[in-house]
Amino acid sequence: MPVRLIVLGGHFASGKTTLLLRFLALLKKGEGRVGALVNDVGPVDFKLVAAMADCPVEEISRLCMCIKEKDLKAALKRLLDLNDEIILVEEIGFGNPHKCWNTLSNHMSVLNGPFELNPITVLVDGEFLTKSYQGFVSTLPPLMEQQLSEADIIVVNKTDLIPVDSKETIEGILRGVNARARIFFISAASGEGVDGLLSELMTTRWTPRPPQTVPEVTQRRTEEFSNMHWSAYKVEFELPDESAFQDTMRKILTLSGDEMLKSGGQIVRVKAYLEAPSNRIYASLTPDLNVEFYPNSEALKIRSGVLTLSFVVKGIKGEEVSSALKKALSETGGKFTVKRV
Ligand SMILES: Nc1nc2c(ncn2[C@@H]2O[C@H](COP(=O)(O)OP(=O)(O)O)[C@@H](O)[C@H]2O)c(=O)[nH]1
Ligand SMILES: [Mg+2]
Repeated sequence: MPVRLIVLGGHFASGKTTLLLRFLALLKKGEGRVGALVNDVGPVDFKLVAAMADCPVEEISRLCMCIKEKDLKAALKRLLDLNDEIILVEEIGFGNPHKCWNTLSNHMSVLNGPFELNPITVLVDGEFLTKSYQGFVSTLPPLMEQQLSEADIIVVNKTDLIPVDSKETIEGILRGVNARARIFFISAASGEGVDGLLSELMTTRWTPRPPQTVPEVTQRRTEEFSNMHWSAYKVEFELPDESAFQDTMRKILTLSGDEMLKSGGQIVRVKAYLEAPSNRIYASLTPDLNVEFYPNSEALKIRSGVLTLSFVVKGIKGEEVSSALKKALSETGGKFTVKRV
Protein backbone atom coordinates (compact mmCIF):
# COMPACT_ATOMS: atom_id res chain seq x y z
CA MET A 1 0.00 0.00 0.00
CA PRO A 2 1.39 3.43 -0.89
CA VAL A 3 1.96 5.81 2.02
CA ARG A 4 -0.60 8.63 2.02
CA LEU A 5 0.65 12.12 2.80
CA ILE A 6 -1.95 14.71 3.77
CA VAL A 7 -0.43 18.19 3.69
CA LEU A 8 -2.11 21.37 4.94
CA GLY A 9 -0.88 24.81 3.86
CA GLY A 10 -2.23 28.25 4.73
CA HIS A 11 -1.43 31.53 6.43
CA PHE A 12 -0.68 31.89 10.16
CA ALA A 13 -3.81 31.30 12.27
CA SER A 14 -5.88 29.90 9.39
CA GLY A 15 -6.50 26.79 11.53
CA LYS A 16 -3.99 24.21 10.25
CA THR A 17 -3.07 22.81 13.67
CA THR A 18 -6.70 22.65 14.78
CA LEU A 19 -7.63 20.78 11.60
CA LEU A 20 -4.60 18.49 11.85
CA LEU A 21 -5.69 17.48 15.37
CA ARG A 22 -9.25 16.82 14.10
CA PHE A 23 -7.88 14.68 11.27
CA LEU A 24 -5.69 12.74 13.71
CA ALA A 25 -8.70 12.02 15.91
CA LEU A 26 -10.74 10.79 12.92
CA LEU A 27 -7.89 8.69 11.52
CA LYS A 28 -7.24 7.04 14.87
CA LYS A 29 -10.61 5.33 14.54
CA GLY A 30 -9.45 3.67 11.28
CA GLU A 31 -6.92 0.93 10.69
CA GLY A 32 -3.80 2.65 9.34
CA ARG A 33 -0.80 3.75 11.38
CA VAL A 34 -0.63 7.53 11.51
CA GLY A 35 2.22 9.98 12.05
CA ALA A 36 2.49 13.77 11.93
CA LEU A 37 5.04 16.38 10.95
CA VAL A 38 4.69 19.97 12.16
CA ASN A 39 6.63 22.75 10.44
CA ASP A 40 6.40 26.08 12.26
CA VAL A 41 8.44 29.14 13.25
CA GLY A 42 8.99 27.71 16.73
CA PRO A 43 8.30 24.49 18.64
CA VAL A 44 4.94 25.61 20.14
CA ASP A 45 2.54 23.79 17.77
CA PHE A 46 4.82 20.77 17.81
CA LYS A 47 4.57 20.58 21.61
CA LEU A 48 0.80 20.95 21.48
CA VAL A 49 0.35 18.25 18.83
CA ALA A 50 2.84 15.90 20.51
CA ALA A 51 0.94 16.27 23.80
CA MET A 52 -2.50 15.75 22.27
CA ALA A 53 -1.86 13.18 19.58
CA ASP A 54 -1.48 9.54 20.34
CA CYS A 55 1.02 9.00 17.49
CA PRO A 56 4.61 9.81 16.55
CA VAL A 57 5.10 13.52 15.84
CA GLU A 58 8.11 15.12 14.16
CA GLU A 59 9.12 18.76 14.02
CA ILE A 60 10.80 21.18 11.63
CA SER A 61 11.28 24.52 13.33
CA ARG A 62 12.19 28.07 12.34
CA LEU A 63 12.29 27.83 8.56
CA CYS A 64 10.26 26.24 5.79
CA MET A 65 10.75 22.52 5.13
CA CYS A 66 11.81 23.49 1.57
CA ILE A 67 14.89 25.12 3.10
CA LYS A 68 15.52 22.61 5.88
CA GLU A 69 15.61 19.71 3.47
CA LYS A 70 18.04 17.66 5.55
CA ASP A 71 15.73 17.87 8.56
CA LEU A 72 12.74 17.10 6.36
CA LYS A 73 14.38 13.99 4.96
CA ALA A 74 15.37 12.77 8.43
CA ALA A 75 11.90 13.43 9.85
CA LEU A 76 10.14 11.63 7.00
CA LYS A 77 12.54 8.72 7.30
CA ARG A 78 11.86 8.33 11.02
CA LEU A 79 8.10 8.28 10.37
CA LEU A 80 8.45 5.81 7.49
CA ASP A 81 10.69 3.57 9.60
CA LEU A 82 7.79 3.27 12.04
CA ASN A 83 5.68 1.97 9.14
CA ASP A 84 3.33 4.93 9.19
CA GLU A 85 0.77 4.54 6.43
CA ILE A 86 -0.69 8.02 6.72
CA ILE A 87 1.46 11.07 7.44
CA LEU A 88 -0.18 14.42 8.22
CA VAL A 89 1.95 17.47 7.51
CA GLU A 90 1.42 21.07 8.64
CA GLU A 91 3.23 23.59 6.49
CA ILE A 92 4.78 26.73 8.01
CA GLY A 93 2.47 29.81 7.89
CA PHE A 94 4.61 31.64 5.32
CA GLY A 95 5.24 28.56 3.17
CA ASN A 96 4.95 28.58 -0.61
CA PRO A 97 2.67 25.58 -1.25
CA HIS A 98 3.95 24.94 -4.75
CA LYS A 99 7.53 24.59 -3.48
CA CYS A 100 6.52 22.51 -0.45
CA TRP A 101 4.47 19.98 -2.41
CA ASN A 102 7.31 19.55 -4.91
CA THR A 103 9.91 19.20 -2.15
CA LEU A 104 7.83 16.67 -0.23
CA SER A 105 7.15 14.69 -3.37
CA ASN A 106 10.86 14.59 -4.28
CA HIS A 107 11.86 13.31 -0.85
CA MET A 108 9.08 10.77 -0.67
CA SER A 109 9.99 9.25 -4.04
CA VAL A 110 13.59 8.81 -2.94
CA LEU A 111 12.77 7.52 0.55
CA ASN A 112 9.75 5.41 -0.04
CA GLY A 113 8.85 4.69 -3.64
CA PRO A 114 5.06 4.42 -3.75
CA PHE A 115 3.22 7.27 -2.05
CA GLU A 116 0.26 9.50 -2.66
CA LEU A 117 -0.04 13.17 -1.91
CA ASN A 118 -3.23 15.26 -1.69
CA PRO A 119 -3.76 18.10 -4.19
CA ILE A 120 -2.33 21.46 -2.97
CA THR A 121 -4.61 22.31 -0.04
CA VAL A 122 -4.60 25.81 1.43
CA LEU A 123 -6.61 26.90 4.46
CA VAL A 124 -7.90 30.43 4.83
CA ASP A 125 -9.57 32.13 7.78
CA GLY A 126 -13.17 32.80 6.62
CA GLU A 127 -13.77 35.34 9.37
CA PHE A 128 -10.67 37.29 8.33
CA LEU A 129 -11.86 37.32 4.70
CA THR A 130 -15.31 38.55 5.68
CA LYS A 131 -13.94 41.31 7.91
CA SER A 132 -11.01 42.57 5.92
CA TYR A 133 -12.24 42.55 2.36
CA GLN A 134 -12.91 46.00 0.99
CA GLY A 135 -13.58 45.29 -2.64
CA PHE A 136 -10.06 44.74 -3.94
CA VAL A 137 -8.20 41.45 -4.09
CA SER A 138 -4.96 43.30 -3.37
CA THR A 139 -6.18 43.99 0.19
CA LEU A 140 -5.35 40.38 1.07
CA PRO A 141 -1.95 39.96 2.74
CA PRO A 142 0.37 39.08 -0.15
CA LEU A 143 1.62 35.87 1.50
CA MET A 144 -1.98 34.69 1.80
CA GLU A 145 -2.76 35.74 -1.76
CA GLN A 146 0.27 33.84 -3.07
CA GLN A 147 -0.68 30.67 -1.19
CA LEU A 148 -4.28 30.87 -2.42
CA SER A 149 -3.15 31.38 -6.00
CA GLU A 150 -1.29 28.03 -5.87
CA ALA A 151 -4.14 26.00 -4.35
CA ASP A 152 -6.01 23.13 -5.98
CA ILE A 153 -8.27 22.99 -2.93
CA ILE A 154 -9.09 26.05 -0.84
CA VAL A 155 -10.47 25.33 2.62
CA VAL A 156 -12.41 28.25 4.07
CA ASN A 157 -12.20 27.62 7.80
CA LYS A 158 -14.06 29.08 10.82
CA THR A 159 -17.54 28.94 9.25
CA ASP A 160 -18.86 29.03 12.83
CA LEU A 161 -17.78 32.68 12.87
CA ILE A 162 -19.18 33.81 9.52
CA PRO A 163 -22.75 34.64 8.55
CA VAL A 164 -24.20 32.09 6.11
CA ASP A 165 -24.93 34.81 3.55
CA SER A 166 -21.26 35.81 3.35
CA LYS A 167 -20.28 32.54 1.65
CA GLU A 168 -20.98 34.00 -1.77
CA THR A 169 -18.86 37.08 -1.06
CA ILE A 170 -16.02 34.84 0.12
CA GLU A 171 -16.26 32.74 -3.03
CA GLY A 172 -16.13 35.96 -5.06
CA ILE A 173 -12.94 37.09 -3.28
CA LEU A 174 -11.32 33.70 -3.77
CA ARG A 175 -12.30 33.48 -7.44
CA GLY A 176 -10.50 36.80 -7.96
CA VAL A 177 -7.28 35.11 -6.84
CA ASN A 178 -7.80 31.58 -8.10
CA ALA A 179 -10.45 30.57 -10.61
CA ARG A 180 -9.60 26.85 -10.66
CA ALA A 181 -9.49 25.66 -7.06
CA ARG A 182 -12.29 23.66 -5.48
CA ILE A 183 -13.63 25.42 -2.42
CA PHE A 184 -14.65 23.70 0.83
CA PHE A 185 -16.24 25.42 3.83
CA ILE A 186 -15.46 23.92 7.22
CA SER A 187 -15.15 24.65 10.90
CA ALA A 188 -12.10 22.91 12.31
CA ALA A 189 -13.27 23.99 15.77
CA SER A 190 -16.76 22.48 15.60
CA GLY A 191 -15.89 19.69 13.18
CA GLU A 192 -18.43 20.79 10.56
CA GLY A 193 -17.39 19.65 7.07
CA VAL A 194 -14.21 18.00 8.37
CA ASP A 195 -15.14 14.37 7.56
CA GLY A 196 -16.02 15.24 3.96
CA LEU A 197 -12.81 17.17 3.50
CA LEU A 198 -10.71 14.32 4.92
CA SER A 199 -12.31 11.80 2.52
CA GLU A 200 -11.55 14.16 -0.35
CA LEU A 201 -7.90 14.56 0.69
CA MET A 202 -7.50 10.80 1.22
CA THR A 203 -8.78 9.90 -2.22
CA THR A 204 -7.57 12.61 -4.60
CA ARG A 205 -4.07 13.15 -5.93
CA TRP A 206 -1.60 15.93 -6.56
CA THR A 207 -0.16 16.14 -10.03
CA PRO A 208 2.90 18.32 -10.68
CA ARG A 209 2.33 21.52 -12.67
CA PRO A 210 4.11 24.84 -13.17
CA PRO A 211 3.74 27.56 -10.50
CA GLN A 212 0.63 29.72 -10.91
CA THR A 213 1.60 32.90 -9.03
CA VAL A 214 1.73 36.00 -11.23
CA PRO A 215 4.83 38.26 -10.96
CA GLU A 216 3.01 41.19 -9.21
CA VAL A 217 1.90 38.85 -6.43
CA THR A 218 5.41 37.38 -6.12
CA GLN A 219 6.75 40.93 -5.83
CA ARG A 220 4.24 41.89 -3.11
CA ARG A 221 4.96 38.63 -1.30
CA THR A 222 8.69 39.36 -1.28
CA GLU A 223 8.05 42.83 0.17
CA GLU A 224 5.75 41.54 2.89
CA PHE A 225 8.14 38.74 3.74
CA SER A 226 11.14 41.07 4.05
CA ASN A 227 9.18 43.13 6.58
CA MET A 228 8.33 40.08 8.70
CA HIS A 229 10.24 38.95 11.76
CA TRP A 230 9.83 35.66 13.59
CA SER A 231 11.53 34.25 16.64
CA ALA A 232 11.00 31.67 19.37
CA TYR A 233 12.15 31.64 22.99
CA LYS A 234 12.45 29.21 25.84
CA VAL A 235 11.83 30.82 29.22
CA GLU A 236 12.59 29.04 32.47
CA PHE A 237 10.77 30.77 35.28
CA GLU A 238 10.17 30.72 38.97
CA LEU A 239 7.42 32.84 40.48
CA PRO A 240 7.66 34.41 43.96
CA ASP A 241 4.51 32.56 45.09
CA GLU A 242 2.31 29.87 43.71
CA SER A 243 -0.08 31.71 41.42
CA ALA A 244 -2.81 31.16 38.86
CA PHE A 245 -0.57 30.67 35.91
CA GLN A 246 -3.24 31.51 33.39
CA ASP A 247 -3.14 35.10 34.75
CA THR A 248 0.64 35.27 34.54
CA MET A 249 0.63 33.87 31.04
CA ARG A 250 -2.05 36.36 29.99
CA LYS A 251 0.03 39.18 31.43
CA ILE A 252 3.22 38.09 29.65
CA LEU A 253 1.46 37.74 26.29
CA THR A 254 -0.62 40.92 26.39
CA LEU A 255 2.19 43.08 27.80
CA SER A 256 4.69 41.90 25.20
CA GLY A 257 2.06 42.31 22.47
CA ASP A 258 1.29 45.80 23.70
CA GLU A 259 4.98 46.75 23.76
CA MET A 260 5.41 45.53 20.20
CA LEU A 261 2.40 47.53 19.01
CA LYS A 262 3.83 50.63 20.74
CA SER A 263 7.07 50.17 18.78
CA GLY A 264 5.02 50.27 15.57
CA GLY A 265 4.84 46.50 15.07
CA GLN A 266 1.90 44.50 13.81
CA ILE A 267 1.15 41.13 15.39
CA VAL A 268 0.75 38.27 12.96
CA ARG A 269 0.93 35.37 15.41
CA VAL A 270 1.98 35.01 19.06
CA LYS A 271 1.75 31.63 20.79
CA ALA A 272 2.99 30.04 23.97
CA TYR A 273 3.18 26.61 25.54
CA LEU A 274 3.73 26.08 29.22
CA GLU A 275 5.20 22.93 30.70
CA ALA A 276 5.05 22.73 34.47
CA PRO A 277 5.74 19.62 36.56
CA SER A 278 2.08 18.58 36.65
CA ASN A 279 0.45 20.58 33.89
CA ARG A 280 0.61 21.74 30.34
CA ILE A 281 -1.23 24.67 28.80
CA TYR A 282 -1.28 26.29 25.37
CA ALA A 283 -2.13 29.95 24.78
CA SER A 284 -2.30 32.27 21.81
CA LEU A 285 -2.60 36.02 21.47
CA THR A 286 -4.91 37.50 18.85
CA PRO A 287 -3.82 40.66 16.97
CA ASP A 288 -6.31 42.65 19.13
CA LEU A 289 -4.55 41.39 22.28
CA ASN A 290 -7.01 38.77 23.49
CA VAL A 291 -5.54 35.59 24.94
CA GLU A 292 -7.04 32.18 24.21
CA PHE A 293 -6.14 29.15 26.31
CA TYR A 294 -6.25 25.46 25.72
CA PRO A 295 -7.37 23.84 27.96
CA ASN A 296 -9.05 26.72 29.72
CA SER A 297 -8.10 26.04 33.32
CA GLU A 298 -8.47 29.17 35.46
CA ALA A 299 -7.64 27.22 38.60
CA LEU A 300 -4.25 25.96 37.44
CA LYS A 301 -1.71 27.12 40.02
CA ILE A 302 2.01 26.67 39.67
CA ARG A 303 5.27 28.06 40.90
CA SER A 304 7.77 27.17 38.19
CA GLY A 305 8.01 25.77 34.71
CA VAL A 306 9.20 26.23 31.14
CA LEU A 307 7.46 28.49 28.66
CA THR A 308 8.04 28.15 24.94
CA LEU A 309 6.95 31.22 22.99
CA SER A 310 6.87 32.13 19.34
CA PHE A 311 6.32 35.52 17.76
CA VAL A 312 5.59 36.47 14.17
CA VAL A 313 5.40 40.24 13.71
CA LYS A 314 5.63 42.79 10.95
CA GLY A 315 7.31 46.18 10.97
CA ILE A 316 9.72 45.74 13.92
CA LYS A 317 13.08 44.11 14.43
CA GLY A 318 14.20 41.13 16.50
CA GLU A 319 15.72 43.29 19.27
CA GLU A 320 12.38 45.02 19.78
CA VAL A 321 10.61 41.68 20.08
CA SER A 322 13.04 40.30 22.65
CA SER A 323 13.07 43.53 24.67
CA ALA A 324 9.23 43.56 24.67
CA LEU A 325 9.26 39.99 25.99
CA LYS A 326 11.88 40.74 28.65
CA LYS A 327 9.99 43.83 29.79
CA ALA A 328 6.75 41.81 30.08
CA LEU A 329 8.52 39.05 32.00
CA SER A 330 10.05 41.52 34.45
CA GLU A 331 6.54 42.74 35.37
CA THR A 332 5.57 39.34 36.74
CA GLY A 333 7.94 39.66 39.70
CA GLY A 334 9.46 36.21 39.15
CA LYS A 335 12.92 34.95 38.13
CA PHE A 336 13.48 34.14 34.47
CA THR A 337 16.08 32.94 32.06
CA VAL A 338 15.37 33.61 28.42
CA LYS A 339 17.01 31.67 25.59
CA ARG A 340 16.36 31.96 21.88
CA VAL A 341 15.47 28.60 20.31
N1 LIG B 1 -13.97 29.87 15.87
C1 LIG B 1 -13.06 29.09 15.29
N2 LIG B 1 -11.76 29.21 15.64
C2 LIG B 1 -10.86 28.40 15.03
C3 LIG B 1 -11.24 27.44 14.07
N3 LIG B 1 -10.12 26.80 13.66
C4 LIG B 1 -9.10 27.34 14.36
N4 LIG B 1 -9.54 28.30 15.19
C5 LIG B 1 -8.75 29.16 16.09
O1 LIG B 1 -7.90 29.97 15.29
C6 LIG B 1 -6.63 30.14 15.92
C7 LIG B 1 -5.54 29.62 15.00
O2 LIG B 1 -5.69 28.22 14.84
P1 LIG B 1 -4.44 27.28 14.55
O3 LIG B 1 -4.98 25.91 14.34
O4 LIG B 1 -3.42 27.46 15.61
O5 LIG B 1 -3.93 27.90 13.18
P2 LIG B 1 -2.55 27.65 12.38
O6 LIG B 1 -1.66 28.81 12.76
O7 LIG B 1 -2.93 27.72 10.95
O8 LIG B 1 -2.01 26.34 12.79
C8 LIG B 1 -6.70 29.36 17.22
O9 LIG B 1 -7.03 30.28 18.24
C9 LIG B 1 -7.83 28.37 17.00
O10 LIG B 1 -8.49 28.03 18.19
C10 LIG B 1 -12.63 27.35 13.72
O11 LIG B 1 -13.07 26.55 12.90
N5 LIG B 1 -13.47 28.20 14.36
MG1 LIG C 1 -0.16 25.81 13.47
